[in-house]
Amino acid sequence: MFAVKHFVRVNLNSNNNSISKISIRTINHQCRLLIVGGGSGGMSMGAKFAKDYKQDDIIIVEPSNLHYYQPMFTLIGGGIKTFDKSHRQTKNIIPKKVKWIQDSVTQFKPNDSMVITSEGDKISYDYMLVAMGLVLNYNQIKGCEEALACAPDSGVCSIYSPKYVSQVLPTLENFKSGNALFTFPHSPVKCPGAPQKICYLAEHLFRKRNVRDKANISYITALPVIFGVKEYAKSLVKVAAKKKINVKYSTHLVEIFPDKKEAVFQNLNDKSCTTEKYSVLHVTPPQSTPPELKAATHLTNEAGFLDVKKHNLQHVKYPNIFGIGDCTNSPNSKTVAAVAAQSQVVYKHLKALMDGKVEKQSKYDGYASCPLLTGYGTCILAEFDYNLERKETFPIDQRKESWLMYQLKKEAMPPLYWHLMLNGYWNGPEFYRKMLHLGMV
Ligand code: FAD
Ligand code: UQ1
Repeated sequence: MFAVKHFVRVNLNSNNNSISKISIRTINHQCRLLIVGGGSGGMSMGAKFAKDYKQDDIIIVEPSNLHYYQPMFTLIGGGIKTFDKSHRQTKNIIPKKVKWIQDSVTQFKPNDSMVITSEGDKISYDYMLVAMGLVLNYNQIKGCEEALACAPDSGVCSIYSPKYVSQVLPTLENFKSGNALFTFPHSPVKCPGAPQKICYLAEHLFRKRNVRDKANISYITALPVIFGVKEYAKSLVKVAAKKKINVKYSTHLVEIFPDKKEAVFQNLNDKSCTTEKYSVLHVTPPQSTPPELKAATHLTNEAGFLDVKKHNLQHVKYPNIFGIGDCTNSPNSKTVAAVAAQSQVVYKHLKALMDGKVEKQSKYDGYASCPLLTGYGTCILAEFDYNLERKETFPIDQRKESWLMYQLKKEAMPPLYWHLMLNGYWNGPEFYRKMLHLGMV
């Protein structure tokens, strides 16, 4: 790895004859493995590879000072955890021996095995792992950011962003009577279970606060189903019915009028629009891959996702590029649990390639998991693969609501993430599943 600095000083004569100086910084870096994005996927892969390589052989480019454990956002919304437990300083979790460049990649030049950052740095790599996640496009819903900025008074809240999550509980606690609406957008989303988890927690909170009989609760989803896996969907439809939550399908939020506390929804089948009054409106934002990745059309599919082979996450055109996590087009549910299962497979394939070998055994089967909180103290732990078939870890029927699964999500998952996954030691529950089923699965 080397870094060369060029400082170019440009003198400009402007029309009014004043002279200004602009310094353009160019630093050239070179590394064996470049990881773009230091979220769940980038950090855990950095930790795995750091064990095999020298100081600074691996670079992670990540703009944020803070690293979030996003699955905790749902628990914060329900008042089960506090915001301070959801994040750590990036500098404290960057794997030892990995060089952190605090910047964003703005351009990909895969034919030259190089990227350019927003500061103008050039990073050349032998191999690259793209782990840029999804961005939250609240701005695609008119009036939304304005309403979120005025929470809790506006009644509009969202667990999805660290910027807004702390206002969810106060918003739910403010509720006195009227409509409480929970949305699911017309786009891919990370953790597709989260929009309904917060709905179930809110329903339980309203019961605890003795305002449930004054609440008309609706879960309004752009999807034609409550959940993508049939067997869990059956259970969830029953949960929603038991809780008297109206479920509206194929409908998405398009506009909010914060001053009137009204929301406009569009039916995706007949395109008709309806306006609903709300006291509480929980927004799940439309999501997409980051604009810098979308712009790299030679790397992405039409929807802007990194185009990879679904069983090893190697790029379809550039063999020295791999992807992991939410930004790839592998058709799994976008979760940390999926990232964990992918990490082992990607590590084996990429490491073999870097060593001049070929990995033949390891295959990602699309495993993803979603702990569907159905209230305080209950959870349906969904686990499934590319075929949307159940792939459950525990020798119990996980389609049923369970206190134990709730404890797993609340107590076991955060330390597992911070201590095992971010140190490269958690590859998902496959090993435990085999053990608990006595090798029969
Ligand atoms: P991320 O962790 O989002 O990381 C992407 C990183 O890329 C970010 O740090 C970002 O700053 C960086 N980046 C973006 N653009 C650039 C750029 N141009 N240059 C450099 N870096 C860039 N999963 C579960 O398994 N279980 C759950 O219960 C669960 N609940 C969830 C609840 C909520 C409310 C949310 C929001 C998510 C939940 N998830 C859950 C999903 C999980 O958090 C994501 O699937 C996971 O974080 C994906 O990891 P990633 O590395 O792909 O993306
Ligand atoms: C998981 O592996 C994981 O990643 C660390 C999660 O993200 C927080 C999860 O929510 C779940 C449920 C799993 C799967 C783990 C087990 C033990 C079933």
